[in-house]
Amino acid sequence: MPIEVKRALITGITGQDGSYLAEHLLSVGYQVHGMARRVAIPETEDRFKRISHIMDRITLHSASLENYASLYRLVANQEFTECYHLAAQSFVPDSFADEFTSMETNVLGTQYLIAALRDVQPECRVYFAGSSEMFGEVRQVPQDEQTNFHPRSPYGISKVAGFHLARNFREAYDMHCSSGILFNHESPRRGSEFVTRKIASGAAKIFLGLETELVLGNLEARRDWGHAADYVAAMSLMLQQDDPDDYVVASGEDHSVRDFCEAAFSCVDLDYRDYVRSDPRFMRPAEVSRLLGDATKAREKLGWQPKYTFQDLVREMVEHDLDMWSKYRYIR
Ligand code: G4F
Repeated sequence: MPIEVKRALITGITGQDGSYLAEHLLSVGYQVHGMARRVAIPETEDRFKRISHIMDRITLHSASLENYASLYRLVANQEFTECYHLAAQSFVPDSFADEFTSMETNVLGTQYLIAALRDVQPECRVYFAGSSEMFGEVRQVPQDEQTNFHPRSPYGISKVAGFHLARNFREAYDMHCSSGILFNHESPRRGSEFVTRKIASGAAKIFLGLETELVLGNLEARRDWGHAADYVAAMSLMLQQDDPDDYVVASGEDHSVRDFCEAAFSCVDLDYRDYVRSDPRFMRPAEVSRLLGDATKAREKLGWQPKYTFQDLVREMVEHDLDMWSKYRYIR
């Protein structure tokens, strides 16, 4: 009897998580499809840089989360075994700057996508990318699946709404919808606006003499940072379970932004205190001071286990940026 090949649709395939997930699913024999918006921007190459090495092994479809008709057409014409909904406006400060677009993309986009799947292929298993930002002003340390949400940004609120949408599709229509409540996950593929990449790249540039200081916001904020490659494996495990459910995915260790600076600068034998300063320009209207996750359920029920330590993560990011910026220095 022929073995059925699983077909996965990834929204947000061009992002950090989408690219690692696509690699992971290809490695276990999936046919991988990605959804990407058509936009007329000059940096097209840049947009696809995280998936350029697997472009010939995946299929891209043009559709947009802001447009229900485009999503409906996609899922009406293609059958998928699993859908990983990762696409979102994911940078917290931008959600303060333009909350309307964040809400539209993150809330309505989620509703459009899962509703289209319900209408034409309700058997497709769905993963929704929840976030530890949903906990916000935390009610309990560490946070697990029972902790109440108290989001502190339009982004966090949009993710709480998406989480409940996914849960309701599960309860009302018996769909296999699961949400991962992922704590911060980083890698050399992280966007340059996020604090870890800003620090790794700042340390590399200062070491190479390309810059003289690194200006950040709140150095005392604490996050539970893991590696994105480890976290996408948890997403896939969730959709292999008989029953859909929600899971916290976290390292179980928290560090401050200051700790991250110290670790990154020490990779290049520098003392961060000589180069890093804090500026109110990068402070948020409402800050999430400390996030720390308890991933016991994911470990016990999914058998999920991260491979990277905090030190491994910082070192990989700094080494990547050293390599990248040393080439830049050479051609300058
Ligand atoms: O790296 P961040 O911008 O990530 P944040 O806001 O925690 O959100 C990320 O992780 C979430 C998972 O929990 C995702 F859902 C979300 O989409 C995103 O991927 O900031 C981390 C911390 C914050 O407390 C921020 O105030 O670092 C602090 N920070 C201090 N200086 C800074 C800076 N953040 C940024 N981006 N830039 C700074 O200069």
